[in-house]
Order: sequence, then C-alpha cells, then structure tokens
Amino acid sequence: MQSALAPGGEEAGRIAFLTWILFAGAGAILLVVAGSLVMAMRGPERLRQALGGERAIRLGGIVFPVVTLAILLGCGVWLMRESLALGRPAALRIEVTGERWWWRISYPGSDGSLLADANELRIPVGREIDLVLHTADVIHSFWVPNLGGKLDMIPGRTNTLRIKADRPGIYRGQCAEYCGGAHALMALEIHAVAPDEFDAWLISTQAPRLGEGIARGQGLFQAAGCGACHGIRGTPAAGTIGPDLSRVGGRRFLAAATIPNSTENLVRFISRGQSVKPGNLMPEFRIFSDEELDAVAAYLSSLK
Ligand code: HEC
Ligand SMILES: [Cu+2]
Repeated sequence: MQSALAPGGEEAGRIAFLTWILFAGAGAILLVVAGSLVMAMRGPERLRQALGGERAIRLGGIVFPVVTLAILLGCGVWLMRESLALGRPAALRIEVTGERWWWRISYPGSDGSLLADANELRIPVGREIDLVLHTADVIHSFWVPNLGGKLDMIPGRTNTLRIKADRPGIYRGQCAEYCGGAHALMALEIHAVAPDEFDAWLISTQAPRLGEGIARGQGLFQAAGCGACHGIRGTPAAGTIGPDLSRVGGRRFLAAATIPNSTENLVRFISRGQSVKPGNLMPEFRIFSDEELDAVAAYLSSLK
C-alpha cells in the first residue's frame, strides 16, 4: 500500500504526525469559522456586532493566521530536520538518478567501486541511509510515501534524502513530478531487508550469478547490440544508457514497476515495448524469432 499515512519508518512517522496535526487543526478552525458565520447571521445582536467589528477581523483574520502558520512552519522544520541530512552523512549512501522513465541506482561496492542497478532499491532495516538524488535529464521527484518525504531531482543539483525503514517490507514509490510521456509508468520499489541479508546481497551483486543453459540467449543479446545500452557485470555488455541488467531476473517488476517480471513479459517488453510502456526510450526489437525471444528472456531471467 503506497500511503503517507502508514509510515514504515521514523521519518515517515514524523510526516504522518504533522499531517494529523494539520487535519485536526484545520478541522477545528473550520468548525470555529462555520460557527462564527452562523452567529454573525443569526446570533444575538451584541455578538453579531462584535463579529462584524474591526477588532474581530484584526484578530481572526491577521493575528491568528500569522501566529498559527508561524508555529506550523517551525514545527515542520523541526520535525523534518533529520530528513534533510544536514549533519554528518549516514554510513550508507546510495545514489539514485532519475532517468526518463526509470531509476538508475548505484550502491557503494566494498572496494570503493559503484555497483550499478535499477528500479528496485534494496536497503537494510534499522540503518540510516542517505539517498543521493540526481537527474540525468529533466526534473523528477523521488517519493516513497511510506518511508519519507518527497524530494525533487533537479538538473545540476544533488539533493540528499535520509530514510530509515523500521520493519522489513516492500515500499512502493512513484516519480512525483511530471517528466514527460511515460511519467505515470515511472515507479519503483524499495525492499527493506534484514541487515545481514543486505550485506550478503551487496557482496553477491559484485559478481552476479550467471544461470546455466543460457549461452544461446547470451549470444543473441550480444549479437543484437543490447549491450550498447545495457550493462551486465561479468560479461562484455557494458552499456550505460539503459538500466543495468546484472540482476534483472531477480526484480519483481520490469520497466520501472510497470509490468510483473516473467519470461513472458520480458518477451513482450523486448519485442513490443512501446505498447507496454508507450514512449519509453528503448526501441522495439522485432528482429528475433519467437524461439530467439524465449532464449533472450531465459537468459535475462537467469540473472539474479
Ligand atoms: C538504445 C538503447 C537500448 C537498446 C539498444 C536496448 N535497450 Fe533495453 N532499455 C533501454 C531503456 C532506455 C530502458 C528503460 C525503459 C523504461 O523503463 O523506461 C530499457 C529497458 C530494458 C529492460 C527492462 C529493465 C528493467 O529494469 O526493468 C529490459 C529487460 C531490456 N531493456 C532488455 C533489452 C534487450 C534484451 C535488448 C536487446 C535486444 C535491449 N534491451 C536493447 C534502452 C535500450
Ligand atoms: Cu516523472
């Protein structure tokens, strides 16, 4: 469930708290205003005069909003100070770059290298993480409501969002700034897993496992030129234009959480991707026979 009212971490909890304060405060003010309106029309003469006087307008129309909004602003900045990651950086920093229309992810490898991945962000539960947000093209906005606030990815700028998941789970997010044709199909998932599981995963991702019986699919992938845009660690495919596919077989969804991951859907995306995700920047590959498509899909599914 993608909802800012079901927090899965402290940061999101603070935002939900602020939201409830706003709801309650706005509700109370609405009641008072509606009550005053009725009194101003139907109330006793003295009350009507008081409500229509200049003093009521100065107090209710200027002093009250200025004071309340100032308190709310202070409250918001205070509650949000952690997520702005202004102090010391978190131990784990993961780079997320908005692309039309998918998410590029780079984890820090143990040897200082960057490990490329895409569309499914894995984080350890209970640890603070700084998401270092960039964009490769236009303005995107990173928003995973159950884990934290929304932060724009602005050309030429780096914004840092601090998040922490309190319990394991899958949290869905969505690009929250219109970024062109396939914007609505630019979602992502954050998988919060136990810290040891995360560490093991990060080590294993350095040299992803290549499945067996996939030589034909791998050969076709190479020959068709997929490697010009896609990288797969441990193979000659080293493209960086499209999502890294080193672990594509292990993702729950394809094409930025557009369709569930399956060999069938891999075939669909490769051969008729424009009908799956209209306007996406990967050309459709109609050169393959059905048998060849199956082989390429089997190869990609094996990359976990
Ligand atoms: C011109 C560059 C380019 C070429 C060549 C290319 N792709 Fe892509 N590919 C992309 C882009 C860009 C995306 C992201 C599309 C989106 O989600 O908006 C993508 C997405 C994908 C995805 C989904 C990845 C994910 O994380 O869900 C798969 C699978 C894929 N391509 C396979 C292939 C295969 C197989 C070939 C060769 C037959 C190929 N691509 C050739 C650019 C390319
Ligand atoms: Cu967008």
